[in-house]
Amino acid sequence: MGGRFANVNNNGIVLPEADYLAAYGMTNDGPDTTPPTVVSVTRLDPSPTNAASVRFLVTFSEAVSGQDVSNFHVEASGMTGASITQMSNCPGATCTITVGVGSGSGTLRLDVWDDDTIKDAANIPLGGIGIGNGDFTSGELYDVQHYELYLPFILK
Ligand SMILES: [Ca+2]
Ligand SMILES: [Ca+2]
Repeated sequence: MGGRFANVNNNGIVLPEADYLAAYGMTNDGPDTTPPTVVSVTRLDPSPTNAASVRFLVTFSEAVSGQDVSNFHVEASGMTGASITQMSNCPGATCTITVGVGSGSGTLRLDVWDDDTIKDAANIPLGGIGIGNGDFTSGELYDVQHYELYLPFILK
C-alpha cells in the first residue's frame, strides 16, 4: 500500500497515507478482527485473608462491554456461601469483582464464563464466536482463613 491522498474534507491538502489515516482516526491495520480475551484474574486484596469480602481484578486484552454477573463464577474449595456481591468499573478493559467469602476456610478463585455476551467495540465476542471458548479458569487464589471461628470451641 502507499500513495498520497487528497480529500474534500481536508480542503484538498495532500497527505501521505499514514497521516491521512491518522487524520481520520484510523490505523493502517484495518478493522478490528481480533477477539477479546481474558488476560488475567488477579487479587486486589491481601492473601491469606480473614476478611468478609475480597476483590478480584479481571483484565481483558482490550476494552469490552456486556459483562454481567452470569459471566463470573466463584470457585470455592473448602468453603460454603461464597458469592459475587458487587461488580464495579465495568465495562472497560478491566472489571473489579467483589466476592463475599462465606464461611469456612479454604481457597477462592474467580472464573470467567464466556457466553458470547462480552464483546469488544467491533462487536466480536470474548474468545470469538462460540460459548466457552473465552473461558478463563486459572486466576489467582485467595487463601481464606477463618480460624477465629473455631477458637471458642478450642477454648472450651
Ligand atoms: Ca478486538
Ligand atoms: Ca466466545
